[in-house]
Amino acid sequence: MAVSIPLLINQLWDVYRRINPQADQIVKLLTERGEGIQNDHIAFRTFQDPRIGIDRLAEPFVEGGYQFGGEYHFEEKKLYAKHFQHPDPTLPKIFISELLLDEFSASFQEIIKRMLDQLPPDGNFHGPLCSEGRVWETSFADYEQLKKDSEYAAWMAAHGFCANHFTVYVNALSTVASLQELNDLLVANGFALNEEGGAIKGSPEVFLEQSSTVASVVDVPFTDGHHKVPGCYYEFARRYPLADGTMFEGFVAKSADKIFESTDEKLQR
Ligand code: OOG
Ligand code: NI
Repeated sequence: MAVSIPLLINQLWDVYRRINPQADQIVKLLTERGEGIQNDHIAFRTFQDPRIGIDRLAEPFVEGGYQFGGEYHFEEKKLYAKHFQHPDPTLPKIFISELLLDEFSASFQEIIKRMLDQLPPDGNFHGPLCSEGRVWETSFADYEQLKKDSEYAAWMAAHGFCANHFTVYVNALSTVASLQELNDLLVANGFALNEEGGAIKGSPEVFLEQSSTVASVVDVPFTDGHHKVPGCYYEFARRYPLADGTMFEGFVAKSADKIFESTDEKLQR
């Protein structure tokens, strides 16, 4: 039987808000101004592997009526992504990316294999999103090693399948007139934004403007001790209508490339 999408989204939100205290703080900031919050999209990360790849993560959403909406390539980061959307426009889009393991060195792939070898056998595995985030043990030494080649791989090693970010749909807000105004409000309230390539990624010309917070640092248990590493972030998206009057529902790879960096160590202060 297909899972209830609103229920699944609520469960994902509960895990996400526990990892990312910014989420509750920003919701509080906006709701105190009288805003109701609509999610534009939710994003997940994974490794390209038949057991846990994009299509496997998308299964519960596709069973719940989501459809493929677009694909994106990130050559430098060695990532591939797809987005899915639901005929009910109030349901958030789902953005899932995967790391192209084949493009990395044998020693890098060996570290990932040690994690994936811990996945439960097929018959016992009900899918990545049924588990709360990480389903493997890993060492901080391996985390640091992965980070040299891919911040994304290190993030996946530490956090696994929790929602990487939720995204506020700025068009649905009534007390801020622009993404800039929302950014100003967030900064005035002490939130650090990802300034890579400018705080606002995209423009009305590409029909999408996005900004995001710098990921909150979380304490993660590794096999060789606890360490504080970047966790999840919050994103804000404003969409613009296409020439035919319908809203742009896709993503912009050039902007997304910089949004990924919201979890990079270099942004931590
Ligand atoms: C995804 C980054 C891209 C967007 O909206 O363009 C993205 C990630 O950090 O996993 O979310
Ligand atoms: Ni996003």
